Amino acid sequence: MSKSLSMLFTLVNKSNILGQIRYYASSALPQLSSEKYGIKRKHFSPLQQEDINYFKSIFKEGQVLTEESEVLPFNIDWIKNCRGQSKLILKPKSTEEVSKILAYCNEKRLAVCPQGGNTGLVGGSVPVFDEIVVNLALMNKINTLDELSGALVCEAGCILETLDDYVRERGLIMPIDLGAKGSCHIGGNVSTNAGGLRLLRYGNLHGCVMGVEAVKADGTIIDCLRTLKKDNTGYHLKHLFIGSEGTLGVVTKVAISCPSLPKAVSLGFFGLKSFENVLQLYKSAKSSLGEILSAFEMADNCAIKSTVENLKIPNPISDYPFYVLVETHGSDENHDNEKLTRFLSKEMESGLIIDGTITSEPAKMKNIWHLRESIAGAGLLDGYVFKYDVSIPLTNYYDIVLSLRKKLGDKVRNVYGYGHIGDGNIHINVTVPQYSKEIYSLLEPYIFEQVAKLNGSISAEHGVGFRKPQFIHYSKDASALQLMRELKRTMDPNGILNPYKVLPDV
Ligand code: FAD
Ligand code: 2HG
Ligand code: ZN
Repeated sequence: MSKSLSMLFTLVNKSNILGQIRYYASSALPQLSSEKYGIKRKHFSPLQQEDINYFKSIFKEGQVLTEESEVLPFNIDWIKNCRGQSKLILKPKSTEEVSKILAYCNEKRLAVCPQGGNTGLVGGSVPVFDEIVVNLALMNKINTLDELSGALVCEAGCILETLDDYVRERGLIMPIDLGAKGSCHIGGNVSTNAGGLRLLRYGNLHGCVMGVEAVKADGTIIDCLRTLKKDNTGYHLKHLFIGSEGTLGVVTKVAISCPSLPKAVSLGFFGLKSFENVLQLYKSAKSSLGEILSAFEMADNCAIKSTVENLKIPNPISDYPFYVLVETHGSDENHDNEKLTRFLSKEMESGLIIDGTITSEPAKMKNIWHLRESIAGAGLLDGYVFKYDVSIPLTNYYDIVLSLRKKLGDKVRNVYGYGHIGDGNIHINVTVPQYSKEIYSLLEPYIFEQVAKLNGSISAEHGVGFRKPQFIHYSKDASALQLMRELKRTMDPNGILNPYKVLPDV
């Protein structure tokens, strides 16, 4: 292992699954994104010593990183697909500091890559060339929590799990949950409009985020940090920042509405024999469980088997072609358990569920969720993973996995299909021993063409980032893309914010 890479590994938290995977996964530095994907540098100014001197003069120690070994982890994405060449990492501690950075960079035409927890899966969180990384990790204060309305106001660099722990102690939960919760930032979640495991129940961030404070490319602070449920005073500007992946501004504070902590939580994990049965079970779960249904996730045999084998995580039931995880959040344990048990008995009798377990014990539920959440990292241990995150209408949801298996045959190790059935969102992970251009060209644009034919979206929840701008036209009409360009020009006329991301070159 190269010295720089071993330093990268010592920097990550090895106590959670994200850390473990980073620790085990790779033994070589990923290729530079610019070379791998043949990207030409745009005409931004190159970083000069005087720029570094300026930032050192306004910031304290620890806020300006320039050593090669220090900047490396900020240049590599979580799946080790992308590697940038930034020589400067800035870690602001306040909105005013973010504003100073952007005003300077805009004036000097220096490109910037905003970064949260760097768990993004489409290469948006790392630079492509020498963009200055503005990492929000030091902006991690919780400002206020209104326990009555559930409105939480915090800085963008707060880690999602830290926020969830904080609000749980006060009888609330975060409306969003995902496998990367131990590392991702709320600002990153907002900037990607992250979906996650309970979107089915609590809705997406366009609904839950009440307000946002953000800094525009020229350093102007935009204050839309309201905590009102209703506020129809003109354009809803917060939505511009939700899901814009750091291309329209840097999110510095978030106001978010937290639902009540459910008094009763139960979890079922079931084995099924066909995908058709998964769909029928989903229909039945919606009608039998109604308002208490909080998650309906599915994974195929290959996804669960690889996770069990690669990460040594136990599967609580035997080997089945498909698995479904059903969670309920309610307010009456007896009522909810009764409903779930009735649902299980009915569907075991009907033959939809072949085997299953249901539990309300926190430790057992945690283990089942751990198995589901770990699928995302399991494939990294096969060598290299091509990841796709698409929306497909439910009747054709799984077809793409079957067609890829047929197309790729034994050229690849595994094709896993899993995801958020309730949201029509499937994740397809294709694993290979190492990155291969041949496989890449078999996968792209094929997958996106298939998705477009089925009226799906080429990005369900992970965003467009660096990896998908050239395919965005499969899901966005030319007129909509034109309006996106106009908005970008208005908010960032010099194009310094996260270049090479989201919008394709004309
Ligand atoms: P980063 O990865 O650092 O950045 C992501 C993008 O947002 C980049 O374009 C970056 O420039 C921009 N950005 C970050 N912070 C800011 C800011 N403050 N202001 C402006 N722009 C900013 N995603 C889902 O949607 N659902 C899931 O279920 C899910 N599960 C995951 C599980 C695992 C194990 C992993 C590794 C990832 C998963 N993801 C999931 C993807 C990822 O975690 C989310 O996209 C997350 O919201 C990214 O947050 P982050 O803080 O890590 O942002
Ligand atoms: C999940 O649902 C995440 O586990 C990650 O969105 C999906 O890594 C992936 O492909
Ligand atoms: Zn997901």
